[in-house]
Amino acid sequence: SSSPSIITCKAAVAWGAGQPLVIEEVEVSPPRPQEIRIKVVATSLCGSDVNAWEFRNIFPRIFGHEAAGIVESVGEGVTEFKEGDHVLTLFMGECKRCRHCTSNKSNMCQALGLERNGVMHSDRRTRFSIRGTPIYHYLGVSSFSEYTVVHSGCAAKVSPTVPLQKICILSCGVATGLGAAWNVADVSEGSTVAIFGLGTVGLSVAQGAKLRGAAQVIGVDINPEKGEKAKFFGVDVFLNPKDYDEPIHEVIKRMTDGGADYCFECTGDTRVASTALQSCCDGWGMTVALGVPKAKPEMTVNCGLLLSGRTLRGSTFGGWRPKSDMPLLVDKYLNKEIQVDEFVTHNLQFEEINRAFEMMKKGKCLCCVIHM
Ligand code: CXF
Ligand code: ZN
Repeated sequence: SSSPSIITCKAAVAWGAGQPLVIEEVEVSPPRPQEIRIKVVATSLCGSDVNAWEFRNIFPRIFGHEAAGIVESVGEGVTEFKEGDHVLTLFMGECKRCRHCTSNKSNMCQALGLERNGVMHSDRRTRFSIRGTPIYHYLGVSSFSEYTVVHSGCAAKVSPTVPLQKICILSCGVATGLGAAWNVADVSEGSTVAIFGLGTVGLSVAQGAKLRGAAQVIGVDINPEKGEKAKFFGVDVFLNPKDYDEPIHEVIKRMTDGGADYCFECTGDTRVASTALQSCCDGWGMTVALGVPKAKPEMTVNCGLLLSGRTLRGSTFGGWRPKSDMPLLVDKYLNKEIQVDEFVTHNLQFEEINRAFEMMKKGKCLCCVIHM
């Protein structure tokens, strides 16, 4: 086919921190070598988009990193994809060559890892502009646009029979929680689990733990509304720390004969990570930190808890190798081995995207799917 030209399309542009997004006409450049341009079909909002919108200072910017779409054109040297292929976007990619990709121990690709500065991995520039003004990317994906460009290492091909509107939410929070339970903590049968923060990530941890046969899953959240959906995903006991006079780790220790086997921090508040470590048991208790801190990333932990045999770990994207492992999760969804549709609390049109940002900010939703 002839070489692709610039596309003009609609995108939701964030002009400043916390300011409502504006749907603008943007120019999307053709994909550069090893990149692909995608027509976005469905994309979901994640808490990380909202955090970066409220607390980072990279503007103007197009957010969105959980998406499914159809390849519109491919850049030079791309052999893996062709026009018309169905894909999921990946906010961290795999080059399959670096020390991490070849290690079997890590998903933190050195070439296509987390991009936090709003540019493309290959040339540190942007593929979006409005009348010559560059518009920054988010995590190398920027799916709140009718068309976007991603590195071919940051997309996973899926069968054209898979419903794109349903699987877009697999490419961040849902996969992160399941992976934390399965790959990172390796939750065992009959164990006790405490989850702090019952958003999509926390509830996905609950589902993953239950599928491993956890005996008791305790869910903790200061938002009383989070208790309802939690039962569905496998939370046996809901605790709101505001209902107790004593520290919540004391309550959990009493309920679990000295502390849970596994704790998961899914709020992004580093003080909660410390509480989680206090809530797991001596000897083998493990706390997995998944939440992304909004502001201050430093945390304080009592060294005595580590000396008593506890472990504090962390991971991004649940330890999954995004490109290699995503097909496995899609298959599990198709085979009804995991419940995914139930995370969707709202289906919105692109024009309604600001409602999704507001709801996420207030903790009023799990996944909001935006249909382009
Ligand atoms: C996060 C991972 C850590 C940095 C910000 C984005 N991933 C997805 O939401
Ligand atoms: Zn995300």
